[in-house]
Amino acid sequence: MEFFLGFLIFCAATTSALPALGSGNLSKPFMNTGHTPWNAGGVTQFPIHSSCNATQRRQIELGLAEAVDLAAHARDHILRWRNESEIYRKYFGNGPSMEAIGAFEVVVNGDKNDVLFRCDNPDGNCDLEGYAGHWRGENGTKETVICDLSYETRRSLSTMCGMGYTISGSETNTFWASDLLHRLYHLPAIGQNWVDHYADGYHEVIELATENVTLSTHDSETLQYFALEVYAHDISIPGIGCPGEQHGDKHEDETGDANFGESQPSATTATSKASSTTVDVPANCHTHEGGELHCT
Ligand SMILES: *[C@@H]1O[C@H](CO)[C@@H](O)[C@H](O)[C@H]1NC(C)=O
Ligand SMILES: *[C@@H]1O[C@H](CO)[C@@H](O)[C@H](O)[C@H]1NC(C)=O
Ligand SMILES: *[C@@H]1O[C@H](CO)[C@@H](O)[C@H](O)[C@H]1NC(C)=O
Ligand SMILES: *[C@@H]1O[C@H](CO)[C@@H](O)[C@H](O)[C@H]1NC(C)=O
Ligand SMILES: CC(=O)N[C@H]1CO[C@H](CO)[C@@H](O)[C@@H]1O
Ligand SMILES: [Zn+2]
Repeated sequence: MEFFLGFLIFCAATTSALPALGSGNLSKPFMNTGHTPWNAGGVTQFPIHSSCNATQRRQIELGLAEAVDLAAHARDHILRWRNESEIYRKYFGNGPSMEAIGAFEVVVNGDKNDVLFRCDNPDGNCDLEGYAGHWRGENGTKETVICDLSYETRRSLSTMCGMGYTISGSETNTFWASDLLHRLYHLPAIGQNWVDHYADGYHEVIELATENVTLSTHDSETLQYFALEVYAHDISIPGIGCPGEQHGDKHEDETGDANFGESQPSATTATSKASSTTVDVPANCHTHEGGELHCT
């Protein structure tokens, strides 16, 4: 009390002595918790294993940076528009928006301990045709292996809506960003064993939003499709995007615009399917629509 009164008088008398106070023991409460701040040991960058050489590391880092951009924009779109967004309602129906916001935010700002990307093919799965990477499952729940096929095929988000890509007609793993978002959701530290696969492919994702809406905000594919569609619509071709052929008729005006010439594929163009039909799929893996291999 005596100090407090003295402090007030001191302050009233002169402000020039404030720097001396600041460098005094105002920091004591923190020192009482030990020598570390509350967030000691936090990891803000995605760890990449030493088995990745310089080129691999750089591509994975750029891909992860794009995954964070993709997730951050998806979050921001929902924060701005909530369910006033037609794209929100398309993917998440009448579901509340908090879960989806959190699912994106954990990718952007969640701690990156217990995440590891490696390049040394420890389980041999990269030797299987069509494998661009996999979650190690029981062999390493924190670890994701990236295979050579990723470096050859995954695209930058800067190519969004180009080369025939549409949201409804192309695979979500076209881009590094969405492919890595999917892989991150398999890691307990990010997906929390809560984000999972409840729908496979665009059509099932759209159905989920009306038939099982509570699953949609933690469905891995729904989160990917939503993030891609709002990125295309808000960033790549503002106000237009490249949704492709839509369920029902009410969105068709958005795709009927002929101004996009060569970059806008006809809605009936089939997407190339990975030649996976003859591949041996390990017991703990399954093939998604479009040939994407996924291991648990
Ligand atoms: C890294 O490894 C990949 C695949 O093994 C190889 O193609 C590439 O040339 C390597 N890069 C460097 C810089 O050694
Ligand atoms: C949108 O959200 C509000 C509450 O924030 C809710 O009352 C309304 O029913 C929702 N509309 C749709 C179409 O989901
Ligand atoms: C885990 O390792 C075993 C034995 O090497 C292998 O058969 C299995 O496919 C691996 N699991 C994954 C998900 O790679
Ligand atoms: C909705 O989800 C529940 C729980 O996973 C499942 O049992 C049910 O079959 C689903 N219904 C539809 C129409 O997808
Ligand atoms: C300026 C000042 O008084 N600093 C003291 C703050 O408290 C620590 C530990 O209690 C002392 O070592 C400092 O001298
Ligand atoms: Zn998966």
